[in-house]
Amino acid sequence: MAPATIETVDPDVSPDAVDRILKRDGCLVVRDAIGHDAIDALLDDLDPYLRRKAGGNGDFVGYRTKRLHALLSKSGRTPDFILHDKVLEIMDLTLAPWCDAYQLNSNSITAIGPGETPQPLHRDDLLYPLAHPSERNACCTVFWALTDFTEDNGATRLIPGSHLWDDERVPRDDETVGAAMPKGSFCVFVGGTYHGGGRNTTADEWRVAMFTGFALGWLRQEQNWYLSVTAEEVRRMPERLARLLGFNLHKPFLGWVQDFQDPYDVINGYEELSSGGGDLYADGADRPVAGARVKVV
Ligand SMILES: O=C(O)CCC(=O)C(=O)O
Ligand SMILES: [Fe+2]
Repeated sequence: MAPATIETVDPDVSPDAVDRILKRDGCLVVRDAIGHDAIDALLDDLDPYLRRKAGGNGDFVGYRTKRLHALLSKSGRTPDFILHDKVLEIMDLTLAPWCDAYQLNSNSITAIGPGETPQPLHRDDLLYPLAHPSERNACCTVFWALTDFTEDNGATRLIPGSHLWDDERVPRDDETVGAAMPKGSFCVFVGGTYHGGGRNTTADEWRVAMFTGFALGWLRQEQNWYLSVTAEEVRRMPERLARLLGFNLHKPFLGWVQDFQDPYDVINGYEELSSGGGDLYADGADRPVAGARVKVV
C-alpha cells in the first residue's frame, strides 16, 4: 500500500529510486531543485502579466486563481524549468518506454490567491480515454513551487497510490495529502494520480506554481504549441525545446510535413537536408514498426 505521505527526495536521488517510488506512489517531491535567483528572475518577467490577469470563473479553474499561459513568449527563464535535467530524467523513466519521443503537453502558471476553495480532484490523463490502471503512463506532470507551498496557502493535494485505482473508484478529499515543499522544489506525478489545487486560507499569501506537463509523443498535446509560439521564436530556441513543443518527427512517420520531412528541418529552412521519406523507420528498426525499444501495451 502507498504511504499517506508524499515521499520527498534530494535532487541527487538515483533514477532507480525515483522509478521505484513513482511506480508505488505515482508521485514524488524533489526538494530544492532550482536556485531562488532563477525563480525570482522568472517572476520579475511575469509580474506585469500576473498583475493584469483576472481570476477564473469556474470550479475547475478557480475563482481566486490566476492562470498564465504562453510563458515561453513572456520570460526567457521559462526553459530553465522545462528543460531541467532532473525533470527530463524523470520523463525518460515515466514516458520514454512507450514512445519514440515524449513532448510538452502544457506549461502554465497557476497562482492560487487568498480565499480560494479547493479544485475538484481529477486525473490529468482524463484528456485521453484510456483505461486505468495501466502499466503505461499517457502523461506526467511536474509543478514547480515558485513560492513556498504550505497546507494553508493552497498546496496541491494528491492521493499517493491512486494511479493504481480503476476507473470506478471515486477519490475523496480525506484521502489527499498536501504537497508542502519549499520554494525551488518540484512535485512530479504520473497522469493517473488524483490531485487538485488546495484551499488557500491565508489572508494575503499567493501560492504560485509553474505547471509543466509532458505526454507520450503520439497523443494530441493539451496546449497547441503550433499557434502559441512564432516560427521566429522556434528558430531561436534550443533544438531540444523545439522538438518537445512538437516541431519534431515522431518515428516512424507521425507529424511529417510536405514530402515526409521533419518539421524541425522545415521550420528552420533545412528541407534540403531532410530525408524526404528515406529514413522513416524508427531508430534501430529495419521494418515499419513502432520502434525497437518502444513497449506496446
Ligand atoms: O494549481 C494546482 O495546484 C492544481 C492545478 C491542476 O491540477 C490543474 O489545473 O490540472
Ligand atoms: Fe491537474
